[in-house]
Amino acid sequence: MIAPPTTVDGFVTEFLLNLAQDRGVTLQDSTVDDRYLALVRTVRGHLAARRLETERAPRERKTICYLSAEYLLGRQLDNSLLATGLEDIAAEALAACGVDLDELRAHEIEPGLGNGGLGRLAACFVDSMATLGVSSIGYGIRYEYGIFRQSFENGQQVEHPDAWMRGGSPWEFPRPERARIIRFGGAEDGWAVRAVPYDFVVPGYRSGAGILRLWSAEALEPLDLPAFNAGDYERAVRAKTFAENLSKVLYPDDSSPQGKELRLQQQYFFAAASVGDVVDDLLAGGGTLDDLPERAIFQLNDTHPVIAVPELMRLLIDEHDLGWDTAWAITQRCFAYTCHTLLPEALEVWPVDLLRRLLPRHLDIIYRINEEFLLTVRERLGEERVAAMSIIAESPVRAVRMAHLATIAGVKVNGVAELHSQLLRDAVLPDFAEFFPQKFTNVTNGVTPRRFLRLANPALSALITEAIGDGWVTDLERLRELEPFAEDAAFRDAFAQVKAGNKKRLNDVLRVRDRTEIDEEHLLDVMVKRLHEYKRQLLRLLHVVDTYEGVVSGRVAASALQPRAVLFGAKAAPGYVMAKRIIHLINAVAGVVNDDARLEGRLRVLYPANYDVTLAERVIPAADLSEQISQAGKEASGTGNMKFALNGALTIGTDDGANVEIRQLVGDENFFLFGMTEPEVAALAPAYRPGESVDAGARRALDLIASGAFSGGDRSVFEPIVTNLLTEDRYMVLADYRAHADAQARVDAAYADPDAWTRAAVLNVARCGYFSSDRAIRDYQERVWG
Ligand code: 26Q
Repeated sequence: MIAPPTTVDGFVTEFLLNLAQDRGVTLQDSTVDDRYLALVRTVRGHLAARRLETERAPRERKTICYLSAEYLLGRQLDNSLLATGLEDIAAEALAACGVDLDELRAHEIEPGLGNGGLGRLAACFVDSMATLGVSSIGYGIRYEYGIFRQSFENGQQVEHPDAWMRGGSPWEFPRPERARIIRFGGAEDGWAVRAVPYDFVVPGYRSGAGILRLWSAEALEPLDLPAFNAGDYERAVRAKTFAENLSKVLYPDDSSPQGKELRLQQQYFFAAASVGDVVDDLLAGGGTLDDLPERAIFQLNDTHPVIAVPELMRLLIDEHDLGWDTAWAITQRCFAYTCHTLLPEALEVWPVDLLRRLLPRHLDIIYRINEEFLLTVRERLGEERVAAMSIIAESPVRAVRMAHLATIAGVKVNGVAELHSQLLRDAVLPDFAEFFPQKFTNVTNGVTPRRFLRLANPALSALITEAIGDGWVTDLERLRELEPFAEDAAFRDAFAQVKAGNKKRLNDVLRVRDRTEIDEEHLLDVMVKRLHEYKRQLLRLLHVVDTYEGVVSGRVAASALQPRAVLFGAKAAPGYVMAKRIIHLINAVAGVVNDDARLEGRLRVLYPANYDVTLAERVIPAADLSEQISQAGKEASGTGNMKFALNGALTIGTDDGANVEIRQLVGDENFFLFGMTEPEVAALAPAYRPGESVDAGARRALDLIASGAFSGGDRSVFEPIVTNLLTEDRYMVLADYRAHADAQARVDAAYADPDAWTRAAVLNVARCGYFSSDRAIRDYQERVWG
């Protein structure tokens, strides 16, 4: 094999060669795009080499096949340079050519093939598996359009297509020779598409590699030539258009799935392609189907790929002539299921009628799995448990409960934080936890320290490395060694300077991107995550309005405010009307508050549009305060919470998801806990009357909003928000209002002692090494993959 260049001179040569051969230009004539693509070519050569090396190494016993409808990857260039150890070489080589590396970095469009937490978790997991040398392959969909780009018009969200592949997708390796045909429908009314894989190489940090194999849909025939010749151009391309629709666009909902036929088609498309790919590989390598459970495990990232279960059964029975019992014995050992939600409306169900039309054979298989399962339920737990545990729901329409199918088929079922796993057992799937107690386990989420600390926060990384060496990059628990430095005044000073520098770095981006900036002296208070009522952006906003009202009414002197910049980042599902109204309100409040001189600039609200991984990488390292304020028992885990703590922000949060574990690790004195606990929420719920005892501060905020103060006097615009809070308030914003406001006051008091604050921030970093996705993957190895 020809080794790619590992010297500056070699890198220069390769880069110029790629410019000439790939782009057909000289350096002098090149555009930014040419230079970016030539650089990617050069780096990609190293990834390809890394992959070949990894493939030649002796195979591990079992390959982890991670099935996920989403991978929220973020930009690839920096991560590839870091993983291959080429950072300095590339920087020097480009400098020698007079090329601005930062400009090329900024040129990359991130592949946003996911909605939020679940998709980003999948991206962290493939990174960690590659770094740990776990034999792994991530399977997913190569959406032509990822998560929509958000802009604001008059403060309201407008969605635009995310054409991330415009200008090519230079990191991918197309694998047309591994394309497969995927069939839909029955014997009479069947149709088919071709699934073509594109591989991203996932480089491990300094060694190892994994593959991310994303399937793209194509028509079997690109053109109906007779139709074309007859002049019917629309019909000539109809089949092609239809097929390509399958991988055209990511569904932008991250809860309350709509049960859309195309979404089910997407799920089956990638699940079937992936299962077929794995089985073919096994057989091509001389294995037999009996070996499958020893050679591969399919990790189901939520229920989105669960249709892979009946697909494997179909493959084994219909295409490989195994008997039902043999096929089921194999299938039952090949899957494991990760649940990511607690919201009942987020549990996927697919109408039986739809399945019968689209995948009749699979529906038959599901019915038989259910029949045999319910036989044992009847026997062991009695007839009265059968309806609740059936894979088939009878109302409101007859439908397949994907979580039941996943639980029955899986070797293991896990939640994503301790509290979530406990609630999964006690509240979401209690009958199943009783029936299969040994199946249920927890794996608390984690995040990759490479992207979210080493790359996103170079200054803090350098400071940490100076103090304790660089072992933490692959062994994040070593951050513990920083604990003594919390008592070191010089270290705290340096740490505070890093934070200040990161605010400048954030401003560099905000100025260009949003024509705004934060005051670097302000406490930076951040709430970034999808817009959802359960996450309670409204709780944060009401307190902002309350604070504002205090000053403009004269009750509070502006000079008494701790200067703060409150930064929101959030996309709403396009059909989620209330979430979009909340976005509108945040922007409206920002407009008024930021313009009101009476506040003396001591309270600013920022809402940069289109929060994505790239913006997260600038915002998180600059934050002082991390808002994790979901209603207790609703956020399965959260992963942003971990990223903030690891970057030295303090958390204000409820006892929810992984917040619980963060607080246990960092200590109560270094965490601003507030609000009802999950049992308290459950106890209050039946009798909750939000309008009956509204806190005075919340009342003032609601009145001001209702008065039209943020809508140019128009009282109707935000009335539904106010009315909903006063009459329904599903997520008990008002019940937690006072506790939240008091916690914010504690934040102000703590921030008034900067040195003590920094000490607490250092301890947050030092004590959060547990939240590495490397640790999460090791937990999966131990508890799930055996
Ligand atoms: C399903 C069917 C049809 C259309 C859309 C969907 C769909 C898509 C995405 C349903 C859910 C999602 C995403 C869920 C998600 O991101 N959950 C988050 O997962 C994180 C990683 O475990 C957790 O940290 C978060 O708490 C959880 O909300």
